[in-house]
Amino acid sequence: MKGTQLRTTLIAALAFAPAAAVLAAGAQDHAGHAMPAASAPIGKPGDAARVTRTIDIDMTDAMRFTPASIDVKADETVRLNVHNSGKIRHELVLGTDADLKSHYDMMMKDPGMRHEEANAVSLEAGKSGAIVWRFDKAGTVSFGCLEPGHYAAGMKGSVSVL
Ligand SMILES: [Cu+2]
Repeated sequence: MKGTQLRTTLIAALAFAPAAAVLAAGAQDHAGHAMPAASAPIGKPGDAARVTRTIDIDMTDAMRFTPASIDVKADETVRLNVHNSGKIRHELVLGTDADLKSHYDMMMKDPGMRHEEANAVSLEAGKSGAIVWRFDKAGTVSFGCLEPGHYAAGMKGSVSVL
């Protein structure tokens, strides 16, 4: 009995943690919604006039990005041309693993949320979109599809900034 109570308390604590993080960041709106403030630098929105490279990324209902692994140079401004060749909605959101994970937990509770920020593109079946991003520091920037079930099924990838 005691074990069950403890587990219930833990589940409740986990369930509320992401919402608390967003409230702390003061970053929710109802038109779309904002990502919580990034916990580590991932770069910044790029200037389309300074794009030095375009990379095509395909998203499928197999819950995969192709390619799932990308190399860019530090300070490079890249256009990610993203296409959804599946039959359901997918999205590509850039972030740290921690940001993506906590945001995914929120999406599980509010599946209607749509991403409209510069670091994300959310696409209906058959649609294409783009993210222009400046990867300013060496390191790894992750990306994922935060539609419920997708991220957990492995719909994720990474950008190595060299
Ligand atoms: Cu997806």
